[in-house]
Amino acid sequence: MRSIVVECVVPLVPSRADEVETMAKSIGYEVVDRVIQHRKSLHHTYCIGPGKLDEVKQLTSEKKIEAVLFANRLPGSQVFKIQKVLGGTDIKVVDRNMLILEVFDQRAMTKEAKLQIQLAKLRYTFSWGKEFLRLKGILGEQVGWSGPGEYPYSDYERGARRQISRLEDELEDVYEKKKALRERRRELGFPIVALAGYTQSGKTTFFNRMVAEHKATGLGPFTTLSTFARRVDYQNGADAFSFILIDSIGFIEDMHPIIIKAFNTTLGEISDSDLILLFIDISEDEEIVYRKITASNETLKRIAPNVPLIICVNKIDRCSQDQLHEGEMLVSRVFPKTPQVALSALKGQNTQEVVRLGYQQLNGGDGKKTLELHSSS
Ligand SMILES: Nc1nc2c(ncn2[C@@H]2O[C@H](COP(=O)(O)OP(=O)(O)O)[C@@H](O)[C@H]2O)c(=O)[nH]1
Ligand SMILES: [Mg+2]
Repeated sequence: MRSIVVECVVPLVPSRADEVETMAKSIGYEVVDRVIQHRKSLHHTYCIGPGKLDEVKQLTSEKKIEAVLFANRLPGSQVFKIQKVLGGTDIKVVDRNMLILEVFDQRAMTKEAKLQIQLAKLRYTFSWGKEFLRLKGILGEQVGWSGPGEYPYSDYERGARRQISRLEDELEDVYEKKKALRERRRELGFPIVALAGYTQSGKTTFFNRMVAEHKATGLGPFTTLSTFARRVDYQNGADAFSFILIDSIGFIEDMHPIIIKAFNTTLGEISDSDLILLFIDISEDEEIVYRKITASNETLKRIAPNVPLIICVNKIDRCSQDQLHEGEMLVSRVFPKTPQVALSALKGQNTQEVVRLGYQQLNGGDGKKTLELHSSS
């Protein structure tokens, strides 16, 4: 779907445009342009100024845009008002939160996650209140509500509440089956290596490189992991070994409370792994790097306290020796005993070292072989 990223940047709030673009691309949007406006504060009706919105409108017709992706968080009323200016139902308007939910939705691997996401979407759009009524046909199925359009608000509200509680009941049911996915993975018989880290740290770049450089195969139609996981066969001297590499969604900063729960269930793919490769974009400002490593540390302690970890200090091609050194010191401070590798996923620098260290980690300590070894051919 052809789209543009739009953002209103205000003082003291970090820009999210890059992040939104990365997320959008990861689920198949084609991002053809960007409109960024700097203002002292967000415009009360359109987020960006009305003049800027006209510019966006012009762009959408010139470039045949089907979706306008706001890097900001929009209240429901704004979504609607913006949509009206841009030409109604022909243009899809998505804010950062709805985009995050779309990403989750595409990545949801379990019934539980699917339900959590539906619930979050419903709650999120429900929080928009009466505006939602007017959104009918605009967001339509996207919000998971397929009731007839002409219902008065009270009917809609009753319907939505009913649907929310039905989803909650259904969720209760699937909690018990929660371990199913994990067991399915175990059946595959290979250790699982999950990529973690913030959006844009380079996880997908690393994943694609691994897939390209090693004989990597999909896991077949009977696994829910098919798109974002690959079996990687790796040659280590005389040994060959295989593992399953999972390109996880990773961490996202500044999430709406309503969607955090849905997010937590998607983190299961990290919790259930045998090894985590935590990606850090070391080319960012020191302050941001520090904030992200501390937050990653806290999240990992919570969701995967016992899973071994390797820190992948990424994008070294973009920073000076000094910056790299500073970054590595920060990492060592937050993760004192954790191995770290400085690499460039993009240029392929040191990526083999990551695999080698991973092999060591998975086979280390007690000498227990957790990797499936088979003789080289
Ligand atoms: N310069 C440089 N850019 C990188 C590197 N790794 C990833 N990138 C870029 O960073 C952006 C985000 O990468 P991506 O792999 O999608 O991040 P993800 O959100 O963690 O999956 C893309 O534009 C990549 O080309 C790297 O090692 N060096
Ligand atoms: Mg990615």
